[in-house]
Amino acid sequence: MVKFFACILFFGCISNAFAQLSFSNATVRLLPPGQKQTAAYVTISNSANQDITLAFANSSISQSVEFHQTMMHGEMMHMMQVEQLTIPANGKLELKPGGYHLMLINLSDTWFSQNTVQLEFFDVKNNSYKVTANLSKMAGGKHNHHHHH
Ligand SMILES: [Cu+2]
Repeated sequence: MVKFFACILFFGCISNAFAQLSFSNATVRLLPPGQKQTAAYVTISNSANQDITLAFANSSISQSVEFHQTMMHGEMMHMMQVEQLTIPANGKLELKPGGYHLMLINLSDTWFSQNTVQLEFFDVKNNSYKVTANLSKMAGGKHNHHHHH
């Protein structure tokens, strides 16, 4: 009983109790000051027996967050906005350079001086998932070089 009451005091607690998505390696790409948008990456695992579809996300450092997919047209790399991200039942979706990613649009003036970024995702049933991402200058840059060893 005590636990139940303590729980409802915290926003997001109830949906987290049923959370079947787990998020790992959440990273926001650190860019030099002056940029208005940047990309973020995260690996999302689904432990449920059904697909889970994310419909919306927001971040603590930007006005909005879009879901994007990187496509190659011959040598040209180009990004396309997608409405939703579906994480397959008992599977995972890896958001990574060159594939699906998040685009953080209209960054705050001080975004690059934060240590961490709070991301929040909402699925189509309006469950919310809170994720802490690290800000990191990622190796590789925009051209997505692959290093072969
Ligand atoms: Cu993008």
